[in-house]
Amino acid sequence: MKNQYLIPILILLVTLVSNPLYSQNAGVLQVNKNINPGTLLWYNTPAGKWDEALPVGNGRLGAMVFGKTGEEQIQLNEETYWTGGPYTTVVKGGYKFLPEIQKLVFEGKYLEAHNLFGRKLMGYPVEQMKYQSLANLHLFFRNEKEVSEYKRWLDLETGITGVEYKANGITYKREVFSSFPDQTIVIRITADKPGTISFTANLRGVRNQTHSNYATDYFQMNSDGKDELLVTGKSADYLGVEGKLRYEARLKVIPEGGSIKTEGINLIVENADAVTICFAAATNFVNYKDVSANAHARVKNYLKNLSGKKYDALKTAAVDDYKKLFGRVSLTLPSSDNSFLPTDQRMKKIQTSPDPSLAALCYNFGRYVLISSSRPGTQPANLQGIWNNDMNPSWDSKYTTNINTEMNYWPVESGNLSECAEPLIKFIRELTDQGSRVAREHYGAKGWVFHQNTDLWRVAAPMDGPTWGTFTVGGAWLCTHLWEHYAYTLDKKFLEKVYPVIEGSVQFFMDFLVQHPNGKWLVTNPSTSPENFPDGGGNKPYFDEVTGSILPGTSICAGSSIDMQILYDLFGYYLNASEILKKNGAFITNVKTARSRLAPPQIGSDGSLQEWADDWKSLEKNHRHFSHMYGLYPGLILTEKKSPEFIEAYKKVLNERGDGAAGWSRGWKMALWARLLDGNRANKIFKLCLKEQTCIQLFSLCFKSMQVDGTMGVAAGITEMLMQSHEGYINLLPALPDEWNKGQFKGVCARGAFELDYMWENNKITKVEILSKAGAVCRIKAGPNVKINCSSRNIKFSILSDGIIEFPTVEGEKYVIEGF
Ligand code: FUC
Repeated sequence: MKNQYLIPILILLVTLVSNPLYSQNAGVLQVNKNINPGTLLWYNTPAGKWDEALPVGNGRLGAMVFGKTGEEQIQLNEETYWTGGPYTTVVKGGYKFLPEIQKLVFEGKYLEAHNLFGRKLMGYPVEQMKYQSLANLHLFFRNEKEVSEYKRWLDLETGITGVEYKANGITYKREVFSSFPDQTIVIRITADKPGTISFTANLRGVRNQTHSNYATDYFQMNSDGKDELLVTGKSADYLGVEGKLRYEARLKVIPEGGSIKTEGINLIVENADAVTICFAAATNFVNYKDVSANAHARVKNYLKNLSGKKYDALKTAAVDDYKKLFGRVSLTLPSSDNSFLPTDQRMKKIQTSPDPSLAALCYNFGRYVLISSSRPGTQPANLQGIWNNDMNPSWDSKYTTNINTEMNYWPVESGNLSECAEPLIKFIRELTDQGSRVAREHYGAKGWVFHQNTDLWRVAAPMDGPTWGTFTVGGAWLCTHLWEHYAYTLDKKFLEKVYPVIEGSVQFFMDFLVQHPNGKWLVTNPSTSPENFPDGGGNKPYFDEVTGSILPGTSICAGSSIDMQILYDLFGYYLNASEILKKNGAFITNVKTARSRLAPPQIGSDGSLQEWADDWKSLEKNHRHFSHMYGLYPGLILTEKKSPEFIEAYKKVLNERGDGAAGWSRGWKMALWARLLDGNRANKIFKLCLKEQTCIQLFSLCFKSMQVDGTMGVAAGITEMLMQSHEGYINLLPALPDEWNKGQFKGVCARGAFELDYMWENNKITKVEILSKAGAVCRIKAGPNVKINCSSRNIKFSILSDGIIEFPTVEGEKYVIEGF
């Protein structure tokens, strides 16, 4: 080890050994280095800005902890605090104009079609509500001018973030976590000398600087008794939608020793030995059409349930609950000396020297973010999960479904976090409410449809403008997640419950699909390939009336490749589900026929996969979306095996678009290259993503703004590099980068309800354990010489083609395979 690293590591070792956080986790500490570089983020400087802070969350309450000395700042969110109130964007009677729009598209009069869609089929309001920041807690500590031995961390093993430093010879420590069982964010302040904790606390509301929401109506700050501070307020009116949400954010401060008092909106603690702060918050939101709850009563109740509970009890309950989810999976990849450096330094060093365990840390962080932003009973993770400090966040921190919301959930099933998909599943069902009205009023169709964006209120009509709003397959794409949930769990009861939702989506498209002028295909019309403008069909810049801006062209078309591929999957899943649930009838037969007539994937004259039904190129060379590659990933229809003739066409697209762009685009690229079995390319993209599109706490960036989709995309990409199961069998290490030559993946899930634990050395599998959770037949790429054991019994297997073996399994049994 190089000398310059010895001192920081020694300091860290000494602190970790004396640190209860770590002694509690002694079991997972590494033998020689004492920290697990795959689960600990740490830094030796405080966050300088919001997107360097460390996140905690319980699915509902989120905090970004800056870890500052002198004046600490903790930014707080409650997931249901959005602008507006229940509303709808359905516009009645739009369907009357649909035939004319379709005719114009087929005649190649794209701009005319665009403008008519803009006037008659857009939802109203054209835009949607915004996710809001709730409050900021400021703690002004006394006597902290000279600070040394500073560090802060986020321990993914426990979900606790901490900060520790020395000031005036005293070591101060703070721990922060967001408890799911107790529905509170807890801040614990300790010092190694009694009577030395003194600070003033201030809980501040957040003003929208652009809308001049001057205080009083929007929020009020108060103290209550000698130990509580609170902010109460209402949601902003926005786009003519009245703000119907009321919220309360309240904290209770419990000092041990010393004194406590409030003065106006300040709470003052003097000379305490230790302090626990419990933060509770709520709104009156019940669901997307009901805001009849009482925020104040909810908050009082949360705090009442905490009374009498000691800090240690709160911590144990939160950590135990969190570990039940996080602890199911562990990923170990090789570490180097650099792996034990602060995370921000690792991100730089990995550019020139391997540190594979940083990929394990990113994977684990992805799972951490999912657990912290999506728990049963909460809202699904939005563009920023639940962490937002801005009243006008980028893209309103909504749900964007032409890639982003889906990507948020890519690692959920394989990551053994099936129950964290519950909020998404509920969300899809809720979208069918306005979605079926939009189907009827905007398209004259049965079933339900949902486009490319929604908010807390589950609006479903086209929005933003025809360039984006002509994406009709948002709901269909989401339905593929329902199927995936089944594919990983084989839970027939679940399938039975969601079957009508899937069927409703299919119904819409059975009405909406029209015959292409070539007389052969069925296509969507209007259609679009997300946010990409074709260099074809006479497309040129024009002034768009809906957005009031000059756009490079229109994106309106018929039968974009992504539409066709998503529908091919959706119809296929629907047919599978019908068979499994023993449903039949004429509609099902018609869906089968329609599926065979969907416009097929095509290779263009330049040899790349076509993004549109016509052989058009894209105006933007490095476009960030890979919409027409949906079928390769996350879809299942274009695979190495099923469609080898397309391999070169995919590679051409990926190479032409390059390895850059937004964080989420890079996560997608990683997964795509993994499906093309090129692990080294995926690893190269991963490193570049760390360098250019990742915040230091590993949240992904969408160019300049934090967005969690890329975090999950990277986690999903890493999974695809290490395990794939989309072709009907388990494929271990399909795209292993040379640098990741040794490792272990424990608890990762494969389709067919299998949980795997496998190890490899020198790029070769040494041992696999497979837990069969539903007793399905197991197929795995393993070669003919393996031995399979189950409770000391030798299990016979059949050999299929391509080195794939097959054996029956019994629910709940573990199968050990050796001799790869
Ligand atoms: C999609 C992307 C953008 C951004 C937005 C939230 O529309 O094209 O880059 O991520 O979603």
